[in-house]
Amino acid sequence: MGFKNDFVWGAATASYQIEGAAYEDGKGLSVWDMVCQKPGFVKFGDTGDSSCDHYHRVSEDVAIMKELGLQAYRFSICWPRVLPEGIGKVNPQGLDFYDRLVDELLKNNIIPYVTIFHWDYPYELYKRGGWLNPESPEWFAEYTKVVVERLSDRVTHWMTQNEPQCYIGRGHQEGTLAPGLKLGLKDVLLASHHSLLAHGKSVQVIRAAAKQPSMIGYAPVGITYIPQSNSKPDIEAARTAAFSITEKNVWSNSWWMDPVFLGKYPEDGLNLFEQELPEIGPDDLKTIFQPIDFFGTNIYSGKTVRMGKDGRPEEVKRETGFARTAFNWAVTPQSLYWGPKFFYERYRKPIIITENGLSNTDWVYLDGKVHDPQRVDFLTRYIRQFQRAAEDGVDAMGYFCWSFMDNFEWAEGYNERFGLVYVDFTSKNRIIKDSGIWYRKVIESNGNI
Ligand code: GCO
Repeated sequence: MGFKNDFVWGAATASYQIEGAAYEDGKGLSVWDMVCQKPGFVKFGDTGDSSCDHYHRVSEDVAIMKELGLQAYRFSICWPRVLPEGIGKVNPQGLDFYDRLVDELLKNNIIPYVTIFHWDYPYELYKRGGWLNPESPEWFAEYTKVVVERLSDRVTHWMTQNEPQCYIGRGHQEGTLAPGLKLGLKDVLLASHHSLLAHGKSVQVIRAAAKQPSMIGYAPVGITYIPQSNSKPDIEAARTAAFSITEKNVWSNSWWMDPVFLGKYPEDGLNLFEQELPEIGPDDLKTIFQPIDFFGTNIYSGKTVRMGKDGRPEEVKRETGFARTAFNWAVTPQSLYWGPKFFYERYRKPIIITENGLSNTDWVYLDGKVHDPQRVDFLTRYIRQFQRAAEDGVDAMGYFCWSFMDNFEWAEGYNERFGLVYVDFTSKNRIIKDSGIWYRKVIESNGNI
């Protein structure tokens, strides 16, 4: 049976991770430009200053996307490139860049999937409190309007935000991502509430301002749990674990997904966070709960659980010497079965895997090629599991490999290579890896691998 005929195959990137030109053509600073200047924040002192230099290589990169046979390309807009101060004055050269990119994609019959926010928050707004400022949802709405008014005559697929668990949780509580804050839970929940309100307002703006009917989604992390066996108790344990909040942090699924897809915060989170909750206005959940068209989610790895004797999920220790990627993430293909299955059961929205892939120790071989059989094997296993979910009734809408090309992996710098295309970060030369050639066949066969 396989994937349905209109299933969409793509690859994904993000602005700060590939564009470079961090100080060019009127772009304002982002919080990632800020933290890259902090000694020790990013490995090897790497920065996104030039990165893959995609800003100057749009036609070259789109030509490679065409060669890979991509049907769609997921990229993000750099907020301060378009609005250097985050709100107010628009930078025409910033908008011109995205105009060029969209036109080049369409010229090559590649559908643009635009992520409005993928972590490069304007430094000027950060100085005004960032996501902690009660005006931040409005700021995000204003930014959305500028982008939608310029691009929506050609762009019809939008995602408001990428992985709020990361830019709020890791960026504001753990301090391991920009802006590198270690705030108390009260502030973190305030920022998370503003981020959710911003999502809702952004959807309202797209619905009102888009120049043609649009498909709108959201791309949170999909934190996945795999049952140790196919027994009912173990499956129930994995489903419970997927939607439980048991720790005083925002690294969860339901805290971010329930308000957006069900119109309410999860009860266990409200109870656990009772002392730290922000004020939730009478219409806030109505604002957040805007009808959207697909459930985008980024899934890489998952934990195995079973039903414990106490009737609660318990994590199963990974087997000794378990398979892992260069990033030390466990290879767990069944994440792409159980994750989509549980998310679809709960939210009943078509599912797009907006990111899936692995970091691998890729290098250029003596023959000048980049042979990456482990990426081919990894992607084969995961795609087959997503196909199994589709055959079991999940409305599978699409799959975007992370990533189109090697890029700046946040605090790890350029140390983790996720691309289907190899990038020499000195010469900026691109080399299509074996997996990129293989992915073309995956697309041509609609995933029959
Ligand atoms: C994320 C981000 C990407 C990462 C990728 C590998 O999911 O963390 O969306 O920007 O680069 O996932 O970590």
